[in-house]
Amino acid sequence: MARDEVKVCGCHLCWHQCEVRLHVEDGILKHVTGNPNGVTGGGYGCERLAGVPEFHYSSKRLNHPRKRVGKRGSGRWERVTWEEALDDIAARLLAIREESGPEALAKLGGTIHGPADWASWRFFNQWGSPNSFNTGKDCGQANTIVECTMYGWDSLGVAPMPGKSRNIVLWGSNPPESAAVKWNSIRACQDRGARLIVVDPRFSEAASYADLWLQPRPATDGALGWGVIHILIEEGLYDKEFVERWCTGFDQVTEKAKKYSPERVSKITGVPVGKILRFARAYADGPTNYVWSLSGCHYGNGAGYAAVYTQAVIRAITGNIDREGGNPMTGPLPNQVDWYNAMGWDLLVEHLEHSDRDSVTANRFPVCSKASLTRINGAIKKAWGQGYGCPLYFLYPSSRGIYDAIRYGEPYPIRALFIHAGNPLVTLAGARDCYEALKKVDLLVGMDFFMTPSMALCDYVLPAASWIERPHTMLYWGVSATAIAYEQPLPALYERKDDYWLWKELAHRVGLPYEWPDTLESMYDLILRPSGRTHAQVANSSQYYFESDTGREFERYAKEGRGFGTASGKCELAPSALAACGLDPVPDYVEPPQSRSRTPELAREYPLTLISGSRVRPYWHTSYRELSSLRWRHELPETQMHPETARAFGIVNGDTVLVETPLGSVRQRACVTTAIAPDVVHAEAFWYYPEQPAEDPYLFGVWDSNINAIIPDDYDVCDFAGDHPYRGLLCRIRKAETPLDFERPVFNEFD
Ligand SMILES: Nc1nc2c(c(=O)[nH]1)N[C@H]1C(S)=C(S)[C@@H](COP(=O)(O)OP(=O)(O)OC[C@H]3O[C@@H](n4cnc5c(=O)[nH]c(N)nc54)[C@H](O)[C@@H]3O)O[C@H]1N2
Ligand SMILES: Nc1nc2c(c(=O)[nH]1)N[C@H]1C(S)=C(S)[C@@H](COP(=O)(O)OP(=O)(O)OC[C@H]3O[C@@H](n4cnc5c(=O)[nH]c(N)nc54)[C@H](O)[C@@H]3O)O[C@H]1N2
Ligand code: SF4
Ligand SMILES: [Mo]
Repeated sequence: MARDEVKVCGCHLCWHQCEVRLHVEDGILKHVTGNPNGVTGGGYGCERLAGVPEFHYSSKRLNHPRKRVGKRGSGRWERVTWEEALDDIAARLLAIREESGPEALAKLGGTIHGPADWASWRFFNQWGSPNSFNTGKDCGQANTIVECTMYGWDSLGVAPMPGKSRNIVLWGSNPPESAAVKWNSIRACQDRGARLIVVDPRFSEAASYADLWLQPRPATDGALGWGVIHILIEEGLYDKEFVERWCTGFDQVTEKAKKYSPERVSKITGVPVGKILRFARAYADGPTNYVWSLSGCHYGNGAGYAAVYTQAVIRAITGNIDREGGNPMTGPLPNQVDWYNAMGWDLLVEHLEHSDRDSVTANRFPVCSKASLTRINGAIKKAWGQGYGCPLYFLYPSSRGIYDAIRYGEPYPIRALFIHAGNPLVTLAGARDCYEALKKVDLLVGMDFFMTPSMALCDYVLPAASWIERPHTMLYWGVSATAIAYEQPLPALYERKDDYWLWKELAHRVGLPYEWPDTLESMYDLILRPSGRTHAQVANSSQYYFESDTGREFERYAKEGRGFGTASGKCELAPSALAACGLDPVPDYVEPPQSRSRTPELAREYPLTLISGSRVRPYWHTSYRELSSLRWRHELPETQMHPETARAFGIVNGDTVLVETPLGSVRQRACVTTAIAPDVVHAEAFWYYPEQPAEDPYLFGVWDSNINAIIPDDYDVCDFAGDHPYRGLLCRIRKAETPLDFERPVFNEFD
């Protein structure tokens, strides 16, 4: 008789980490369901759960360490033992450090993938390299920097509260596709009478539920932001008490806002004056929860800075910072969790015996430098007792800087690169630059679940155990206040190892003089040490989490003399820490790096505005296209365009189209829809084809449909933090001669 078991754990197919039940029969994982009693995810689960058994057993999973034989990217590998791989990698790292210094080691990683991220940071902090990059660079870095310099912590980590939030503002985010769990709470707020306000150049699914929808020209959000501030001040709608008691820099904001009359802003953005007025008036009639959004981080040189800045000012002067129903600040993890010290964050700038060089792009983007980090984090420590959970948000170098250091040795050489839980050839603008760097670097090591285009170029590819095969504590990079623990549900298959194990083994081999407990679980014990409980004890207790949310306090800046975590202790509307980096602390709106008025000649050749990468279920960025149990839901990439545009370019729905920029073209399938403005097209990001050949130059079709192959990463198009212009640049389209095709693989091939 089959022995049935149900194991509870946190799903990490995406960053929500919903609590789920694994249904196991005779040791075989059969299916996965949401846990209705779970503390996270509300018991829902999502359609991706149907793919979990295939994800776990797929014949495409990496199961053994491999070493490249033949040329890089030739697709020829030999199987090696973990010992052989680790000994060789460690020896080469030591040799590189000896010759070129610890900063010659870099990493490219993704976003919130668990121990792959934090164990690598811990290693880098101790080893002494500031050249650690995660896609946090494009996933909110600009927001985090502006928020942390303005209010001394971020304010975007808490979902709207049913019955408390009067307005919910989705300014460039579409949670029905990107955040199902949050979307459920937004709908619950609407049921309790909250208004939903959406700002989006597309009539997104979220917009279809909105009480008010603004459709700006892409990347002009900074102008819109200034227009809203103008109205809030002109009509006296801002929170005067808060501004007088707690803010500095209001006069500078008032002065600048004068330039942005609703009429002028309407001309720039294309949003009617009446809608801008309604938006500002509704926003001020709060509490208003501005939902975390990253689109402001994607507009490029100056346009993004103005967007994230003005949105941060609006949250502040409407009195929504750290208010119930508005935008509460999470603050640090509870003090039972010693995340900050366990990561060794302060080693990034202090106590380094052999690292005195800053990151490769600290000079180009001074806001992301050790001096800036010290300044911002120093003020935060004064108010909160410890630094920001993920101070890398103040330091990430630009990915282009890493490629240039590899290709040209400027400003100093990078010679060893790890791609750990990342897929930079697909996720980052400038894929061609990335390709050249990956081909050139002396040592390239990758660790992932699957052979991806980026893995295909590595010298070593190491097989990662997934969330089903490792113990888990939700740590969210230290930027959330919740930590939930689960025991390891199933043994790791084959030679898959958890991501912590890689860095621990390397730390031992290169002789880092710090504690690296033997297992991931004992590392969690170390992080949980102040609680007096072990990871297993927390995981098995009835309350298997710590949460400073319990009995959440608001307006903590007003209590115990804390103030805000800024140099002045005030909410700095003209942040001194930005001015100290040579930035205008009250930035004007500027046009995106390419636009009809900024680059008129280019606009004649490329008359359309490109936005890219809006989230599409069931995928998680580049992930899950190899799973036939999910792929059928969305087989090929789509480019959305208005019927008028389609007609003008001779395209009909379903045609294969070429999206072209000065960097080249990619193929996607045309989706003709009135949900997008006539001169805007939206191309999907994150595409490669796991069913196509792995070897160079195919690399799973990475040059065919990957929009990041034709989006530039030059320093001058990137924004103040070096983040990439995924939205708002120019493009054109035409019908492709050869159609995209997809032959559906055999279903459930893993059985
Ligand atoms: N054009 C365009 N580009 C964009 C964006 C856009 O909007 N438009 N958005 C940007 C943003 S916001 C982000 S966050 C990035 C996303 O970029 P990423 O987070 O890097 O993308 P993912 O596909 O989620 O993950 C990359 C790889 O990590 C592997 N992985 C996942 N979990 C683990 C793990 O636990 N261990 C190991 N070893 N590997 C793991 C996956 O299998 C996958 O191959 O893309 C950015 N790029
Ligand atoms: N299914 C799925 N969900 C995901 C992810 C995933 O890969 N797949 N990734 C996760 C990650 S890392 C992130 S960062 C989030 C991102 O998720 P969201 O914050 O929801 O962001 P996007 O889906 O990238 O884009 C949201 C909206 O921004 C609009 N937009 C584009 N250009 C502009 C503009 O110029 N101005 C304005 N105002 N709006 C614009 C787009 O039309 C789109 O509807 O999603 C997370 N959730
Ligand atoms: S939303 Fe879906 S994929 Fe994400 S954690 Fe929850 S169940 Fe897993
Ligand atoms: Mo992201």
